[in-house]
Amino acid sequence: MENKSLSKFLSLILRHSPQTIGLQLDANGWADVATLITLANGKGKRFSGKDLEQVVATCDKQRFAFNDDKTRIRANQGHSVKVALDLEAAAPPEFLYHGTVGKFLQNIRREGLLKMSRHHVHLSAARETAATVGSRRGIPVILTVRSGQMHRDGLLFFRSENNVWLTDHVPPDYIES
Ligand code: HQG
Repeated sequence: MENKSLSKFLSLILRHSPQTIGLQLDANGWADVATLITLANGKGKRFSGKDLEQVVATCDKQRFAFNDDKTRIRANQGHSVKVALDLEAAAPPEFLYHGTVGKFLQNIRREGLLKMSRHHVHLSAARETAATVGSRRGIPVILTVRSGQMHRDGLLFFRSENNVWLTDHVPPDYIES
């Protein structure tokens, strides 16, 4: 498999539906590397341990990580299956950004940013990153979140290994107009 299609396949399997190849993730989202390769190859998805290492090392967004001895692999964030990533709470910068599209704005203004099918609301430290995220769905609209104030008010933030800021819910009052 090419790097890009392997990365897409890993996103599907490690975040959303490990069961499509009969794989089980542990409670923290880790998959056994040898089992993953055997099960995937059995379904016609051909790649090796070396290919996995290359995707982990070169993936632009560092979507995946190995454990220390490289026997296990997991997605750094973005899951819809239930996993505990053991993220440490961290103090966010004063402002974070969220890229979305116009058709969602009315709801977002009313109920805030919701995590939808993911574990968390995803926020970026850079406006450009938020613009890229929003443009997946159309013309991007970038919302500025008063994350520093949220944090001072006791709401928790986490930073994933690939530097995505995560929180449970952004109430509408913390979204700048
Ligand atoms: C929107 C990709 C209506 C929200 C990206 C977004 C990112 C609401 C969509 C990562 C809403 C959820 C995450 C509300 C939020 N009413 N719509 N109250 N609250 N929304 O994909 O942030 O390629 O789950 O604005 O690059 O777009 O997967 O979240 O449009 O980093 O690694 O509901 O996914 O990374 O969409 O993207 P998503 P997201 P990967």
